[in-house]
Amino acid sequence: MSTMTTNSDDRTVFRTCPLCEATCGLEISIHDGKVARIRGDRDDVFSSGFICPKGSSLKQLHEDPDRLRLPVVRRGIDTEGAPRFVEVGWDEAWEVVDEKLSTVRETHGGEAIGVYLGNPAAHLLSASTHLRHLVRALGGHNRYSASTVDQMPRHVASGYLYGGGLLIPIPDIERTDLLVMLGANPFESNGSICTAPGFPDRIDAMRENGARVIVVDPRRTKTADHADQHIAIRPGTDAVLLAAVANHLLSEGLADPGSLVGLVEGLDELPALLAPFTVELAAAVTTLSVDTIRTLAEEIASADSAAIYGRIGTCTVEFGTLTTWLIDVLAVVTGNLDRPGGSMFTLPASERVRSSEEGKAYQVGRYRSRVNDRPEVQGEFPVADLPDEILTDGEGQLKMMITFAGNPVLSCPDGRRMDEAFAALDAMVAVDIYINETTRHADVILPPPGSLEKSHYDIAFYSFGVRNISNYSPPVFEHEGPTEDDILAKFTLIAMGAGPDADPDVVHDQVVHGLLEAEVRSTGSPVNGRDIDEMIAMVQGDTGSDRILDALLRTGPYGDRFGVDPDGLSLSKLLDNPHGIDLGPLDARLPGNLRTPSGKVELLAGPFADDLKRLESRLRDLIDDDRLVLVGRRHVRSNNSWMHNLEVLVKGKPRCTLQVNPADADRLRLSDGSEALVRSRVGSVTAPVEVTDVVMAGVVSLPHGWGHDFSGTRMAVASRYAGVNTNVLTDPVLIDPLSGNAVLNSIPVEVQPA
Ligand SMILES: Nc1nc2c(c(=O)[nH]1)N[C@H]1C(S)=C(S)[C@@H](COP(=O)(O)OP(=O)(O)OC[C@H]3O[C@@H](n4cnc5c(=O)[nH]c(N)nc54)[C@H](O)[C@@H]3O)O[C@H]1N2
Ligand SMILES: Nc1nc2c(c(=O)[nH]1)N[C@H]1C(S)=C(S)[C@@H](COP(=O)(O)OP(=O)(O)OC[C@H]3O[C@@H](n4cnc5c(=O)[nH]c(N)nc54)[C@H](O)[C@@H]3O)O[C@H]1N2
Ligand code: SF4
Ligand SMILES: [Mo]
Repeated sequence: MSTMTTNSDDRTVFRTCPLCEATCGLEISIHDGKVARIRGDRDDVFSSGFICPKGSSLKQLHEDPDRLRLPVVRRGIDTEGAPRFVEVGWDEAWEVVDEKLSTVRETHGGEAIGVYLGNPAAHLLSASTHLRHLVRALGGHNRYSASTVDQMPRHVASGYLYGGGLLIPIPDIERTDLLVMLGANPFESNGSICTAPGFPDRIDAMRENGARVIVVDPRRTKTADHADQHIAIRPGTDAVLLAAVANHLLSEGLADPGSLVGLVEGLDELPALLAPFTVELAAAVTTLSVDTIRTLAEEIASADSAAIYGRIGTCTVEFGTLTTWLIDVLAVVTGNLDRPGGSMFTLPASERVRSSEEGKAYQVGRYRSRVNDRPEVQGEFPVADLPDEILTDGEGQLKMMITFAGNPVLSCPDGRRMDEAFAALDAMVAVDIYINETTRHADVILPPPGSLEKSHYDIAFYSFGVRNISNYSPPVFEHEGPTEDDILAKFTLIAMGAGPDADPDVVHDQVVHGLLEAEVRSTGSPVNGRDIDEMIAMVQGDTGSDRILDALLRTGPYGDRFGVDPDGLSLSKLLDNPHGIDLGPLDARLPGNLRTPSGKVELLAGPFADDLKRLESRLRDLIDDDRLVLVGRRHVRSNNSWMHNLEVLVKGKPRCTLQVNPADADRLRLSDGSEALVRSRVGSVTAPVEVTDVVMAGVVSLPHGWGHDFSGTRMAVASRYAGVNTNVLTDPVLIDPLSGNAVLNSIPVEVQPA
């Protein structure tokens, strides 16, 4: 396939959309070297033609004049006091990076340098293959990412239950008889930690085939509209609901773990631990009726198969880890874990094949944070604490930040203080494509190639697929600057002291070598004992990332084992299959994939019994709590904080509105279209009111990712559709203590006419 862009360049290419977790196949028509049209690839083995409005906006993203093509360096301020950025060549940019890193290190030591890895890092191939090496080279413990404003509770629950933070059961929506979704809205988000392109169509199809869908959400979302039942729950109370459901099943003799009994430890202790959570108590806390809760429990128990699925609404709350654990407890006690139609483990093509090895106890808190004494979780600290670490004087204070594909000023709690913190740094380097609310604080911004100018393979999200899928996309267009993996490799070498002239190939080669070395040494690996040099000579790919991917695929569960199985998977086989390869439906994987010390699912290995006690002690506050609380929401034409610079996506009715239930609007004297002042403990914003019964009484909703009214950014369209930053309201003190995850939903607020 040609990747040249000449003026007679007319062709059609197929490509996986990198923008969200759905991994849709796109058909891109190129005319005269430009994108003429993007539509869903009907032959894609996974998405079968599905596309959302963001997918086709890759054309506008590619052409966006504000997207950086060359590095920019901050040089002083303009007449209005905003930072002034000038374009520089790559050599000059790397010199600035080297100089800043060395100065901060010499003056303040390695702990003064921190990193934030943003959401796209989970999607980008270069990030999957190279980021961890950069982070390690930077050396310090101050590591932050979007995980602690998102799914960290899921990793922690999995770590204790299954022995690995990435061992995540996926709802088998293709085969289930009952899907219960809590705090997830795939009709807007297109699914999360459940890779299922065309999620909306799949839900409609499920129901046509006789399955039932129940949505638990304080808002009557589009997903709820397409479900059999919507249960409007008081935000932040799902843990109580699920504990009561589990208790009801266990105490009424409705539990039936079936063949899981021999695979699970801790089942016998569950009834006593859950006994305090009666259906009556749960009704008072959640605002649901006793009948609704009992019926939900009985439906889950009696369904031939049931998949229970929670996402942002069950993770970004005060009991996020406990709620996530309870979701899996329910799967266990109803026999739905690891069976078709229940929740199953994907077997991705990049998985490392190992013989059953002894597991290690899952650990958090191997080291702790300086200011708030938080335990490390998955090697990270809570990003809600980042401003404290920057603004609190003392040894180990953060003086320099590296951000990769992240915009914490808009995405993380207490956005105003986050902005102050970034402004207070001695130095900052961003790898990003825009000068936005966060990167405007950088001394230098290093822009990677655009989405269509780099290869793509969703290493992370194929690990969470509802089927086992493998699909690779080469770049559509050539790119003049360094590739994204070259940027990360060079940055790694500079962080290691090799200076700005270091050759990125050194890193690429070392990573491939290290990967194959581990395989050769591991019993169970399909290439155990093989000759490394012989394999290295066979590795293919134009970039470092591509070569690492090739090595991963060929040594994975479906791999060609470097020539042993010519039909097996490799990069070149994927190049021959531009619509992807379907590796089949999910299979049962227990207990072979478990990495716990016992080799079983360990229900009580983590601090869950204690956390149930913590929940019990909060019940009194939660019953009849009638404070107004704030929740978020997503819209299909948005993507967190960064796609608002594309007119095609943002035009039309303003979307950054405060949704208020009519009863609350009456009480608070708010009318549709008026402006409301919303105040929380930490901040306030003024937002236009949308009176709608979509949101339940006692709850207001604002989307996140808006608030593009800062000076010094370079996102002309976004500043015209600025909206307000809901994370000015979210409170950094509110954290799920088990995971360090921020509470972004159920924030107490006061609302009045502005
Ligand atoms: N109140 C509230 N806050 C939330 C949430 C919520 O539900 N409510 N959701 C949270 C969640 S789940 C998440 S994941 C976070 C996301 O928050 P962040 O981690 O800040 O990620 P994004 O907002 O997606 O910003 C992505 C950044 O990557 C840059 N970028 C885009 N493409 C590329 C690329 O190819 N390479 C590089 N290097 N950079 C690129 C963009 O310019 C932008 O700066 O927000 C969280 N914040
Ligand atoms: N269009 C679009 N797609 C996206 C993104 C985007 O920004 N825009 N972001 C991507 C990212 S980073 C992620 S992590 C995923 C997230 O994917 P989802 O989790 O599906 O996304 P949300 O739309 O935030 O859905 C969360 C739902 O939880 C509800 N909720 C709030 N509080 C509670 C509660 O206490 N209990 C319950 N039961 N529900 C509650 C909210 O009303 C909301 O409907 O989406 C991804 N896809
Ligand atoms: S649903 Fe996600 S992957 Fe599919 S086209 Fe839209 S943004 Fe891209
Ligand atoms: Mo996310």
